[in-house]
Amino acid sequence: MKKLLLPLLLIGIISCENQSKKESKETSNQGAFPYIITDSTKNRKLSAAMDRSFNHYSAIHPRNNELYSQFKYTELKGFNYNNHDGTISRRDPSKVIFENGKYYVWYTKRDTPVIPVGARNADKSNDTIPSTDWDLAEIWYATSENGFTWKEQSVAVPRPPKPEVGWRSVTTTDILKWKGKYYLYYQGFMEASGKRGDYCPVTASYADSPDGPWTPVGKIVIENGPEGSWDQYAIHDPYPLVHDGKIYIYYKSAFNRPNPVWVGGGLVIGDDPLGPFKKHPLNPLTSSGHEVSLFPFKEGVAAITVKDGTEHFTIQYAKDWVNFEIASVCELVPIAPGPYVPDAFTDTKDGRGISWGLSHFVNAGKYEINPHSILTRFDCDLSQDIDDPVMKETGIRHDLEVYYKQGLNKKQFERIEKENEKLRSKE
Ligand code: AAL
Repeated sequence: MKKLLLPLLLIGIISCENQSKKESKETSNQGAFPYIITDSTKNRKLSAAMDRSFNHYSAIHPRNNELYSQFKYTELKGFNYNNHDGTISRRDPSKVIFENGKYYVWYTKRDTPVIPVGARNADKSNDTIPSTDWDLAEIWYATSENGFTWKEQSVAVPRPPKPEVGWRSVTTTDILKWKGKYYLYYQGFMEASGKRGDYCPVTASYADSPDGPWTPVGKIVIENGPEGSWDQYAIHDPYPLVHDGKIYIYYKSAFNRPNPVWVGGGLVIGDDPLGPFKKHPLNPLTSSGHEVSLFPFKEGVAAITVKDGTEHFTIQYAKDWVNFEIASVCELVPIAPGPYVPDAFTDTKDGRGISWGLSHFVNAGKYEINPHSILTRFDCDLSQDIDDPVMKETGIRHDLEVYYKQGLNKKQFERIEKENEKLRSKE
């Protein structure tokens, strides 16, 4: 055996050397990279980064990348937040749909007599004191004629009585239209969030009209995974779309605790809106992104991948609705986006993309003083039908305050001073 290994190793080394000689010959023959890029530039031997530009992204410049966009924000009109004293919170908007001549959105609303005590103090929560911003919440809805001014209508899904699924809080909903009926999927908490983590399964309600009345199905429709699996504790942010004649519900879970927590996105597929749903065998399908937001794009599906994870602040694309690749890297990406997705339920083979939606800011107040979230509007150009060069700019200049707000803390200043001292003492 040993006798064989040496010649094999030599052959390996020689072939590697030959390969790199060949490569350096190829690269020296092709001359310097051209100033003007033409169709044949991509045929050169390319560095890894240039190879990605030419062969991975849909265009070499973000200007022509339909899945690249800036995001522009506008304050919404029509929502009352009790003078922003922290007792009313609105967050986690659903995708927006257009029905009966107006836009509809559903969202988590907390209207509690006092502010939340915070996840860390969840033990101090009770029937009227919320733990987190989304504890003791209900699902409400609002309508709008222009997407800027909204009229809050009423509660869509109240908390059911104990011990029904969601008795503690019903939150983070999204909408499906299927065969003329409407389905809201949402997180159904059976304990105050923060007690052990953010544990909950997903349940649903259905209605004949987007205005309700909504009938709760009174059971879990997307089960947590079996013990030891990545989604054993939480199924969050259920997000339904229609594809291939079936219901696709994407969701997220958090795993790997007590190590640094990893957030991933999964998918369940079903024929009936009330289940059973089958988890995709390749779950988790995404490795990053806190909330879940997708839209059909061309033959595939695109995902807005927001905070958390190595690939945060990217738009990703899965031609087969399963295997996601990075399509662009963005900035100021909307948090918990609920886009207006006109073709969410049409089973399209040519998704047109999105140009606006609602998202939230969770820091509309201050911790322990008036913590609450607000809904906002974002606009973008992730659409095949719009061509807005302003949305395709890169290198937006943020106000100086945005940067200085991210200042060093005391401990960091001390560390830096120690490093300086160490250097000075060596002289
Ligand atoms: C959100 C969502 C889910 C989580 C919490 C409320 O942004 O990811 O809904 O449970 O945070």
